[in-house]
Amino acid sequence: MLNRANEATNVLKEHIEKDSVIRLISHNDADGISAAAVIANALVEEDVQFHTTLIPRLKEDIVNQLRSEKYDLFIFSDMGSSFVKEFNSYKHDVIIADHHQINDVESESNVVHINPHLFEIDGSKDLCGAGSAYLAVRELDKKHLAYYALIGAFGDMQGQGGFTGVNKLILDDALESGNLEVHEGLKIVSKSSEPIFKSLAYTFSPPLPGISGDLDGAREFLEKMNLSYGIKFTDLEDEEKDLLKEALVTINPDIFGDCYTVPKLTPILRDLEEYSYILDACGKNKKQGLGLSIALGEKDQALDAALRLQRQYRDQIVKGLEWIKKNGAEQLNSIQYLYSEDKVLKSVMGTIASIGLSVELLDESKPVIGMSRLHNDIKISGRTTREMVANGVNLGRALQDSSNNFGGQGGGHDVAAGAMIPYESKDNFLHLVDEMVEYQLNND
Ligand SMILES: [Mn+2]
Repeated sequence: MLNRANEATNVLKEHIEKDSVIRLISHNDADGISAAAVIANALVEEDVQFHTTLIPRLKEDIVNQLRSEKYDLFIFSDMGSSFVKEFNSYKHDVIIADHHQINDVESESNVVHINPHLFEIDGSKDLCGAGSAYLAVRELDKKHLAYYALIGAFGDMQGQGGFTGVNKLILDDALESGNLEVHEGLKIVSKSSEPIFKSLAYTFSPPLPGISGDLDGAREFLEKMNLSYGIKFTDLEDEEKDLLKEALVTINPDIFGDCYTVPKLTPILRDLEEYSYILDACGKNKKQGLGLSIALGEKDQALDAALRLQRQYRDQIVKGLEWIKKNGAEQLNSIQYLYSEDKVLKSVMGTIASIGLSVELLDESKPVIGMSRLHNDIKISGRTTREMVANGVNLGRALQDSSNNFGGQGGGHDVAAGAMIPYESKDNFLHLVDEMVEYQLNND
């Protein structure tokens, strides 16, 4: 794997020496933005000209359109592994730094393909897109950029239980470079920028049932301990912090653990997990360019705009969770579903389905199918727990097969998947998914 990464570094070096102009294409989520940030920062340092685009999905028409662009080298990060065949016929050099599923097409000599799945490394846990991108530039003396790969890992939910596999190697690089620190602390968000009841209510990972997503619940929890809810966590006395820690640990022990910080960054970006949430809020609001400019070092204005987006996004999630708390989910035998035509709820449906399960607002023993109406179609976000997957549930397969049955499309992972179906097949679709999940549970 590291040898493959070195091949990419050598290609990059050649193009740096030739003064090539480079085209960088990356995914628009937190991991993809971090991947673009690693490479873009490295290219800036090497004085290379490049052009970056962040997109939600790489599609065949885009791949064919890029083919005619006049660049010397293309770099695809957090995407690209499913288009090796197309890149093989490019006249340009191509570097792919991805961690999604691969197919069995071999790369030609103009393509260097970095992907953990090629080396039997777990791409859902041990290396993210930003990590693959980092490996491509690592040997250009770029260990000081390793922390961006960790931000990407948090964005793809790889760092929350500690770093493993190649992520651990990258963590060691970041520590060795001297700009990362690890210390134990309370893993609640916005400690120095929001009143503490909001810090608690906006902490979704690790989940705090009764508090996460519940502003009133958070306020009551603090009042019971005689802590003033309106001040910031960083302004609490040490004894008060200890009291709070003890109470939170009884709700979820994972709330106290390793925090990864880069002290040289502006306070709001110092914690890498929080950094990933800010990039996530940018991507989810289709303002990925803002996220990238923050990661390229533009601070004041860009950061203010991103924080406004994050506040708005958090309010939407809280509104969605309140809606779930009030109305609950509709129950079928083996699944439950949420359906809305409300604009705000539709935009956070997948997120509130996940958080609703983790904070126990939704029954953990049934997969949840979130449905949002988009004109004549319905967008589906399916979520379940690792326990249900261990019991046989595979939502990716269930959503793929059942949506195909009604002329729609779907797929994804066993634990989280998506689909798009025609509106008129809503009820029949739900019953088919219900039957498929029941079958999966009975035939495991
Ligand atoms: Mn990714």
